[in-house]
Amino acid sequence: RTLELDLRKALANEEFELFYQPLINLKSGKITTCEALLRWNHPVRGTVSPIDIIPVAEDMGLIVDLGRWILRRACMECMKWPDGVSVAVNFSPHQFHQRDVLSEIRYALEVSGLPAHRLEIEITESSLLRNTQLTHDILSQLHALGVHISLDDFGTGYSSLSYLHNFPMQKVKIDRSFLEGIDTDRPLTLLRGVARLSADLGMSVVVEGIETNEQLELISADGTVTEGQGYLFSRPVPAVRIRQLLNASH
Ligand code: G
Ligand code: G
Ligand code: NA
Ligand code: MN
Repeated sequence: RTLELDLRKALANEEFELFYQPLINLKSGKITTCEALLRWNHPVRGTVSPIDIIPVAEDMGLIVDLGRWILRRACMECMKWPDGVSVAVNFSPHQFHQRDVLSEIRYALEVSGLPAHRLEIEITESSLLRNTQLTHDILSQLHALGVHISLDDFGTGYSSLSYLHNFPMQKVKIDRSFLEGIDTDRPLTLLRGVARLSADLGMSVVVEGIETNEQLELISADGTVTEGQGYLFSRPVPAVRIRQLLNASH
């Protein structure tokens, strides 16, 4: 209840902030993309997680305004980065299926001046579950626009491997749960299998949640995984800090 009231004021009071976490090309070691992650600096509660913000904002109907703010801010921030670096923005199923999703994305690109190919939209499998034809149309139009689509948290939902070829997507992000027990045979075989399949279908493959050098070595060994993301490289950091990391990396 009070969270709702506070949330209404938060946009106007500029209490939201985007943090960024880099995705690293495993061959070159360079940052390819930075994922925008929402933070709410609540005056009393401190930092509030997006896990608590997004569902409430959706219930309140505030998600359109908040989503618009996130998308524009992320695109504007990306304009300050080296040319080859993209920005990734998370869309909940609710956001992805909102009626004006295409015009929202077009508008954010227009006002920021960001080329479409530098924007990645991260969706989860649950976004692909409903309205299959409509979903397919939206993805095709985004594809035509030049925006890239990433399938986030892959392997956690009601994963159907058919998603990987039925929808036009450029990137698969293998969920960090696949790294659990990676030092044993079976999980590694599973991860490599999913990676190989995605790569064979023409997608780039990211492994999320890399925390140790051992994990990095295991997933890098066969060259299938193109990018990595995780605390080993960097935690999500404020915009100023990501610019420093980018300057050091490029
Ligand atoms: O950054 P963190 O690990 O706390 O994020 C927690 C969850 O919130 C993740 O699932 C992430 O995808 C989601 N999330 C973070 N930022 C955003 C955002 O801007 N929009 C949406 N829809 N989800 C976000
Ligand atoms: O759902 P999504 O993949 O967008 O969520 C990203 C979330 O994962 C963010 O909350 C981010 O803080 C978290 N995260 C990023 N890297 C790591 C990592 O190496 N380990 C763990 N445990 N969490 C991570
Ligand atoms: Na994500
Ligand atoms: Mn993810």
